Amino acid sequence: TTWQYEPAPESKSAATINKQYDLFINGEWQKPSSGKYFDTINPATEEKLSQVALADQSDTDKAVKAARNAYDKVWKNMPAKERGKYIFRIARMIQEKARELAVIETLDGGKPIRESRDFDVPTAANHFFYYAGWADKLEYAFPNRKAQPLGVAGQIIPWNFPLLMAAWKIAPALATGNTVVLKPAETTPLTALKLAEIIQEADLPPGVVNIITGAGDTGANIVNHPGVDKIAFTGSTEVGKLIQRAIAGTNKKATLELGGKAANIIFDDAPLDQAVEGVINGIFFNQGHVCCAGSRLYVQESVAKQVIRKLKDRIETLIVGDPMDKNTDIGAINSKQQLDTIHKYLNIGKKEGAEMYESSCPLPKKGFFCRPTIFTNVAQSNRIAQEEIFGPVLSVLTFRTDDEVIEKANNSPYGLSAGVWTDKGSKIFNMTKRMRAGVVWANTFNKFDPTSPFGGYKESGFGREGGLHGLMAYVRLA
Ligand code: TXE
Repeated sequence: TTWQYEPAPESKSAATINKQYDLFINGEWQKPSSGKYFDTINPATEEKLSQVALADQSDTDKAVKAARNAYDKVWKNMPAKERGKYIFRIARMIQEKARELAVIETLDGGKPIRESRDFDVPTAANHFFYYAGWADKLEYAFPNRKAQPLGVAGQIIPWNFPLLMAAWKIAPALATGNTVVLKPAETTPLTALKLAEIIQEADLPPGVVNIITGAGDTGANIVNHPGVDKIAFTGSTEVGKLIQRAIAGTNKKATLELGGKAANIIFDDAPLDQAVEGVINGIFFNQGHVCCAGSRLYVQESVAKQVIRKLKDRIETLIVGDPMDKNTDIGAINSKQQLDTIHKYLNIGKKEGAEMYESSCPLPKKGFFCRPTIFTNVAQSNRIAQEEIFGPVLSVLTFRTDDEVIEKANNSPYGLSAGVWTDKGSKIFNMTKRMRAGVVWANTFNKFDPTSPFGGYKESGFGREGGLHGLMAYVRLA
């Protein structure tokens, strides 16, 4: 396959990918049965980027059938060491094609090229390396038990980390002997389709990984398909609940990784400059399109003024704009729909009486962009302190005592992640124990490693991805 980039002189982001994509089923590219395709756009320019096949029920049937066939006839019986070799090969090929993957990710989703290049792509490769290593060591993961694969895994992923989420889903499924039907999000399907090319080039047996594209209906077809044994979903809490309802009473196993409203807590003994950097990274990384974004900041009252001053100064230095420019800190919002959601919450925050501070940077005339924004004087009951905004918007609240902040931090429908900034080790252990969140970072934020399990409490979902726990999601223990 050849990729054509047509860079326009005025903006690096005006590059386009002139390609029509079919569905990757049974190791080959197949036309959608309906003959229908949909356009994807570059969110930084609002220009058309590519055309992608729309999978309907019969395409989903084909993909599930191919996955079932590959599972029964090839994959589940393949020596684990051989399976591992394929997964290693995928990891290596991601590294080899890192530049291309980073460019596609940024054009497709709007995230800064620095992040695609330094975070998304290498972290995706690491994930495949990590689970490749587990393939022939499952007896060590589950001593005295036999770990059996579940069968066909239906995997539905969101648009905020398209390649990385595909890696999180595919790598552990393959390592444990399952086969896959994966659907990327409709606004960002291109790196998953590039991964399909890699999988084809890596010579994986046909049908072991199938990648089909479409919107929610295609996702629902996968969820409801009787030939699917396991659902792995990352996305909105709303759709997570729909999926739970849809599979109730079936034998399908599910893992759901849903929304969040992470508390990031700064105590007065914390090194404040370091903490402020952590807060900035916590909320503005990937435009705030992060399920574990540190979107609720709790600052101890005695240092609140100082911290807020520093935060306001710091957001003035953030560069918003062309995601393909290596200097850009905040790229494009992924879609018009998401930009509208963010604007809706900016209005809600103002109406609720919070004080809004936006950086004064200019925004590009075209494309979906939003300035980094901080709300102060936020009350715990405000919607901007309770609901996921999924954009570059920070709500700042204050507290006096440890007990008070624990209660406030845990007073949320979500429980995916949290952060604690303090100089006292004992406080870190005390706080992390009492926090109802799947991940608690101490004096850092948004750190990901394939060896560490990730997942939520409460409405943030259930099941863990990453580490040993990530294997659990794809096996039945005999
Ligand atoms: O998510 P959806 P949306 C949150 C975030 C965001 C909001 C809405 O707050 O503002 O969700 O985003 C597929 N059956 N997160 O609407 O719809 C869909 O095609 C099966 C947090 O984009 O949940 C896509 O592939 N699948 C989150 C995937 O689900 C269905 C990341 C996610 O899209 C479906 C994304 C259905 N009925 C959004 N309907 C996180 N946890 O990081 C849609 N899909």
